Amino acid sequence: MAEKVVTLLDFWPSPYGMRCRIALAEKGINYEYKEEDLRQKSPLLLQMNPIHKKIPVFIHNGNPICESLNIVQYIDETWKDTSPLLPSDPYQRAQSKFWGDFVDKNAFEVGSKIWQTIGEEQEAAKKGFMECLKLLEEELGDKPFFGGETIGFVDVSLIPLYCWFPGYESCGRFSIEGACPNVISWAKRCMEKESVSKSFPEPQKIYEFVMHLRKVWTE
Ligand code: GS8
Repeated sequence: MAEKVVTLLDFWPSPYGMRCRIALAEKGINYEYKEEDLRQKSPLLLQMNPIHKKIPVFIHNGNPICESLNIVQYIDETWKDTSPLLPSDPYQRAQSKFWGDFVDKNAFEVGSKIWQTIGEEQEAAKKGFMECLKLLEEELGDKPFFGGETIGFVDVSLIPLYCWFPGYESCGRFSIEGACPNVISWAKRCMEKESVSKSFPEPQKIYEFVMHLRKVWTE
């Protein structure tokens, strides 16, 4: 079925790219990783994602799949026998996709504003971000993972943001751990998984990258 002709066009600090790396690692799929220079996009990227021209792009047997959550779902459906990420029950599946979308449209968006903005706008972003995490904490409840006993679609959607937390905290001069301890315990549990920890760049490199972005945006 699923042949081994798989390529991921990615950019190392991208939390969107990390989602795909984690899903591929969970499934044990060997793939070719191609790093993109986003200031000078490769002809392959422009050809494979002509609409958005963004990474990540997953290429399977020559067919491009774009948008990280769409890619994670595709990987899950194509390699369905190992480590299922989405539940098979239609209602549970719809719920997982709802929360994945929530992470995308809320936590990722408002999180970026913490390093992109200053003053009142940044204060609003910090508040909005913590509200998102609180809602996610409620959704997690007593479960070890959003997916239940094992890592699932929502875990894969959210965990990449964890390696950006130190940068957020430094830019916003606030503590995420203090206000959302359960999210942090959950994140540490995820980090014990090789599929997650090996998909992350070195924490110091990410931190420096976030600080660089802040400079570019605010100075
Ligand atoms: C977002 C991908 C994205 O923003 C997804 O895959 O889920 N909704 C998409 N990719 C960025 C790099 S990471 O911030 C990107 O490729 N940017 C290039 C550009 O905007 O030109």
